[in-house]
Amino acid sequence: MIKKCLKVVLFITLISFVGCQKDDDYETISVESGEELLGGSTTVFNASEEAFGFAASQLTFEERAAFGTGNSFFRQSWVSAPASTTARDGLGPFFNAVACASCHFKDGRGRPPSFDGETARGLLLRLSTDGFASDGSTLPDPIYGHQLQDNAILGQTVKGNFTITYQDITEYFADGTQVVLKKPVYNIATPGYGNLTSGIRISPRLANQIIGLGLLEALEEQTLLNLADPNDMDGDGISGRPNYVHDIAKNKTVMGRFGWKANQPNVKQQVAAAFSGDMGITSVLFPNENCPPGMDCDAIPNGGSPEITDSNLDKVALYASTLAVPVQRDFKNQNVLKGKKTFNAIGCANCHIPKLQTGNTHPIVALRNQTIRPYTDLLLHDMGNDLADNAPDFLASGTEWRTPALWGIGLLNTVNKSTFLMHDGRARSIEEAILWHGGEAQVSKSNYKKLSLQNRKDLLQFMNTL
Ligand code: HEC
Ligand code: HEC
Ligand SMILES: [Ca+2]
Ligand SMILES: [Ca+2]
Repeated sequence: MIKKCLKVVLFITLISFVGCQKDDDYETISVESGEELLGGSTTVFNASEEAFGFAASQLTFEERAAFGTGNSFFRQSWVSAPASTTARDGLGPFFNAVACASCHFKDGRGRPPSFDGETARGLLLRLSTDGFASDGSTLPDPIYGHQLQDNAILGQTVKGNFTITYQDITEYFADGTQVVLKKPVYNIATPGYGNLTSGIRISPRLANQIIGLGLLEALEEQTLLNLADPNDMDGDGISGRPNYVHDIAKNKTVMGRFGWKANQPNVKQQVAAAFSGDMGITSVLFPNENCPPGMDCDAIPNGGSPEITDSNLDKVALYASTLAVPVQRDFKNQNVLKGKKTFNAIGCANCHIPKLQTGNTHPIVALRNQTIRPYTDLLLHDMGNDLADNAPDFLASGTEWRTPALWGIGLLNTVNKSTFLMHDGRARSIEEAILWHGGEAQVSKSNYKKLSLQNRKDLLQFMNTL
């Protein structure tokens, strides 16, 4: 017996000795089984330009049918009332785009306008003034409301347009490399209904890819609370905290998960808010049109009250909840694995949490009990002054943003032919996105700038497999 043990000990020592001999660069990094299934068993095996458009597998027959209907409401253009297509009329009077898919092209991401006055491709401006309403939301501009719609139906004056100017910020790496970032400054031009209120706060928001959202909704609240560390008790410089927002259907305050400031509690309300704010389509959750005071909105033909039925709204919400997450590519490539190791080592994974488990109560059974790799904690983090919009949103301050999920990020260029990252698309590449990190993420950004060129390449190669 003793002899046998000794043999084992000897064997182990030998292995660890050989291990020590290896240069770190040649170390083999192992892959966890199922690691590439970013969306658990709902993952789709497709990396084409259609990659974001598939339904999660294992939906029921009824759910698949609803997904199909939701898909058509998402893609097709809405028209102003009255119209022969009564299921899709009621656009406006004020709107940013005529279809969800105009901003979330192929269920993916928008981009900033490429010239002044270009119609919306997915970047819009939220508006707010000092103070909060009784439900905890910020107060709107008294004339223009919560959002600048840069489009109007025929016969109505447009609320206004915006222009962007850019300031250069140069970042220097330890090895001498320089990268010039473009910081956008937003100006509202030609306001159609008089001046905006003085001190108006502008929060630019870019349309993000809408894959895997039901999985994020299916995470238990406690799972996210366990990641929160509002007073940074563990002293790592990171103090994520949840947003708490108004759930209209429940008429109570709940944890926020969706939107760049976690300002929406669930997919359905996010979708209804998009119908209302982005397209001027009323619903049970948002029954009123967005009209400047004094304008007789009732005199403008509408598409019914509400303009989208609750049953159709549910179908679009189901659609937006069950778009599948594509599988990770090249996940066994050693450079990719080294990049993953660096991602963890320099602190990226402290906010972009690699692995989470969904709960067992989501109404869509396929989304329950899934091991997912979203690379987010859905919490708010202070990201520093350069990224700040100075516009609070419920509990989120003017410098706080929600950690976005990173799944799908390596496919944006395939699906949308561009990679515009961060809340307003200011970063034109993954490296630029990293360089925009500040505040709680300052340390991991500084760590990145100290990496060798090869280690940076590996990290970016890893990001591109997500
Ligand atoms: C004018 C452009 C535009 C249109 C049209 C639009 N969206 Fe969006 N969408 C956005 C922006 C911008 C955000 C980020 C909002 C925020 O941060 O509050 C967003 C966010 C979302 C999200 C949340 C994503 C996340 O990760 O948190 C969902 C879901 C969504 N949109 C669905 C829809 C649906 C469904 C429609 C059609 C009813 C639609 N959108 C129409 C611009 C648009
Ligand atoms: C303190 C938390 C935190 C840390 C640490 C952190 N991030 Fe982020 N990350 C965020 C937040 C919050 C955003 C969104 C900021 C915004 O939209 O303005 C973000 C955005 C991103 C984006 C753009 C995502 C998109 O959808 O546009 C990428 C890519 C990214 N992070 C990668 C990294 C990498 C790589 C590291 C390590 C070097 C890192 N992050 C470290 C919180 C963090
Ligand atoms: Ca309408
Ligand atoms: Ca901490």
